Amino acid sequence: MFIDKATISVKAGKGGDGAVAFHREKYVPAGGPDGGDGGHGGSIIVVSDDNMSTLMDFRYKRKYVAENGMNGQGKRCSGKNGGDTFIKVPRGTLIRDKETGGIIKDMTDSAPFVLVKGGRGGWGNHHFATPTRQTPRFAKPGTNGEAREVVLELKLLADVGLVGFPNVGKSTLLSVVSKAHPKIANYHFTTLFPNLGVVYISEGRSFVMADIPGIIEGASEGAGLGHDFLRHVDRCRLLVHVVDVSGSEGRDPIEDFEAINNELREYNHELAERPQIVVANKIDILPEGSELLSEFRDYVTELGYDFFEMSAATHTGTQELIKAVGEKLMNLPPIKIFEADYIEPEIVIDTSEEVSIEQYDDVWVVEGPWLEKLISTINFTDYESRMHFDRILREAKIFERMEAMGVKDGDVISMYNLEFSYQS
Ligand SMILES: Nc1nc2c(ncn2[C@@H]2O[C@H](COP(=O)(O)OP(=O)(O)OP(=O)(O)O)[C@@H](O)[C@H]2O)c(=O)[nH]1
Ligand SMILES: [Mg+2]
Repeated sequence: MFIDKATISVKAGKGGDGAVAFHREKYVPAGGPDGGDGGHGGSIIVVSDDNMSTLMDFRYKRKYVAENGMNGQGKRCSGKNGGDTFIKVPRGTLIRDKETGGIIKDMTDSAPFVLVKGGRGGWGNHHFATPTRQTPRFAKPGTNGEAREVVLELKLLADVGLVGFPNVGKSTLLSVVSKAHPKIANYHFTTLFPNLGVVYISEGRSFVMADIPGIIEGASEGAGLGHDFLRHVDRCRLLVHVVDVSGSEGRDPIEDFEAINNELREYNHELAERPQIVVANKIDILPEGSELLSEFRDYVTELGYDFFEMSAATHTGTQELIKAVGEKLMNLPPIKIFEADYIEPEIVIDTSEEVSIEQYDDVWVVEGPWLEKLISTINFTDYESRMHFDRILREAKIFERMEAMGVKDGDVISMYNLEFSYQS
């Protein structure tokens, strides 16, 4: 089964919590703090795999989670980091944000891509000991791992894409010029999924050709197999547009040619502008006296397209076509790689959400989900940003609450990875 689109949800692991523990030993009356750190949560990492050619695996498994980090323990034992989860996808898979459709990553190279990052492990209490604070009774919780829903969309990587009506001989051409064995038969929609073939031109020179299911008029509205398969020629550097000029199905080559170009335009304007070589096929069964070929040739060359005649069945003209394709490719830009265009949504901070304030001697541990988000957006080396941060804390009445609880100048405020001293 060929599957080229799938929606999955991914969730990275939570960081483990830091531990609160104190050293205990015979004859040592008051041991120091020795609570270890929590381990980091595992991430979800995507890698491209050349042995995969469809997204079928994702039909049966849609949820991916990475391991949580373990909590820290006494004796300064750090919790174990959560293991990463690797997701393999066929090369050429686009990862999009489900909500916005924005492109997060085009998996065309071999570098692993971190899709969601695991949470950080919290620090154990031994980090918080100072000469004046010898028994910190607090530690930090681990932070949550990132989570998101994404759409995987396979766009095959091919230099040349074959387009045309059903039954015109696209698969036959691929089978003649490459070692691929696509299904060939005398009826419409023989090809139900894309086929790739490597075409050798001469020593060390070759290109990849993609054969996709035939397109018909109205494909963009869902007629025939629709036009979704065009995504597999979307990256192609060159299109080879195959037209049956024999009139064997009673159709007009010029109308067919225009109908396909229309459908390309409907799919994506840019695809219709892609360099195209037009090939008149089935010249071996051209009825005597037929004007279809010469009329079509005049029409197409007038429009400025490169034009070839062939019979894929008898291999007439196929080598000339391949040679011309090879030459044309030398002057065309490389296979299209999609740039990421996904924009992280602005972080919304709702200061009405709860914030916990806990006092441990002269240390105040202040925590709440929105605070964590806020801290991640602040650049603490920048005065303006610091003022902004301070203003939000005041507006949220954090300091007011602490004053009511008896905070003194010089006390330490500890918020996630941030520590600063209180000044009224
Ligand atoms: N006489 C003749 N028949 C051909 C030629 N090329 C292909 N055919 C025949 O046309 C029919 C359709 O060929 P395919 O290669 O399956 O056509 P296709 O364009 O891949 O069709 P779809 O997969 O349905 O889109 C088959 O019976 C082929 O044998 C040719 O040059 N001459
Ligand atoms: Mg076919």
